[in-house]
Amino acid sequence: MADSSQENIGITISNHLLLNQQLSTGATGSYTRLLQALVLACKIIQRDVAKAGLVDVLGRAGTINVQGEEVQKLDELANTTVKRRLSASGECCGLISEEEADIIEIPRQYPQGNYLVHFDPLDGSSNIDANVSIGTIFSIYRRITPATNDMDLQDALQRGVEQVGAGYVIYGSSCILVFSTGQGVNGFTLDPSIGEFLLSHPNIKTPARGKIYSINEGNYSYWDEPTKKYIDYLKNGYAEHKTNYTARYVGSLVADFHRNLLYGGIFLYPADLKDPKKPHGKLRLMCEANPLAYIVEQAGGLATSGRERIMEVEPRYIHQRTPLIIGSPEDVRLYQEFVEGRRS
Ligand code: P6P
Repeated sequence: MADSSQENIGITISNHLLLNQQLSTGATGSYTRLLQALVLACKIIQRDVAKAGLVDVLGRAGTINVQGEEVQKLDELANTTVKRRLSASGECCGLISEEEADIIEIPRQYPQGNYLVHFDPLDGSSNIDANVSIGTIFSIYRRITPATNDMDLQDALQRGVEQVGAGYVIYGSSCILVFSTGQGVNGFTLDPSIGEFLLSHPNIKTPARGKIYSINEGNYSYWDEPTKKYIDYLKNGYAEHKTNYTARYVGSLVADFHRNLLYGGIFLYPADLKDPKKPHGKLRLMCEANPLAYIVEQAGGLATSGRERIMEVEPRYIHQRTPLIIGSPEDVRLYQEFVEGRRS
């Protein structure tokens, strides 16, 4: 049996956060405690996701299990987990969840902090029964209203450029946490044998151009003309690169985004001109587009709605949707040439 004292486990996320804090002048530890609460929430969600396939053995979600407890649906469970951990951190003044219509107040038994978090507790959860990777996405802001009042919409509806941090966890063949606090992007892989996230992807930079495009081609007839022309162009092998792109689409945002971030390429969820439910696309500005835009720009990529930089979109309401075109800078710039009529 190897002597575990000699084992080099590398840098844990706790080491990374505390080092970051020491290097940040004036840091009080508040932000670190918030991130540690998020890390704990993601470990709990990973545990629940990992056994989700067994829920059938114990009774399907939404039923009563043998212990007489209601088996919660996984996304409800994930939502409750993030709310509880962030509230208990004492560092938040309010939360906004993709699962809930309104701002979530922090229970009075906890201190009210200076941060607010938009989050999608379990994006892509409809894929869980097929064991497809799903994820948690989060976006962190500092409150801008006086701490003496309750948090309000002014705090919740800040543009993406005001984020002080963002990230996601992908629950897949391994559990990887990718986040940035404004000094680059780092990825940490959970080692279940010690229950720690270890630095596995330091200083992620996305390739300038990829060979992957990710879009739901079933919606082709609903796209605007520039999007149709751009995808047709990629599929017909465009001149200067003399290469065809390859289509990769999981249908789980975090899985598609994470693959393209590492390998290069472009993900598109454009507006749907025929579906009155999706005139601005399907994805949410505050808890999906903005956090991934923050990450991709920190990794050297770009994110646009087609009309403007995602992080400059003015939020009008908390569950606002937006078209999202995101990925390698040269790919997103080429898409923009079609949108602006500079290429057809
Ligand atoms: P479509 C999952 O339901 C989700 O919200 C994202 O994770 C994913 O990118 C998108 O919807 C897929 O949508 O319309 O292609 O099935």
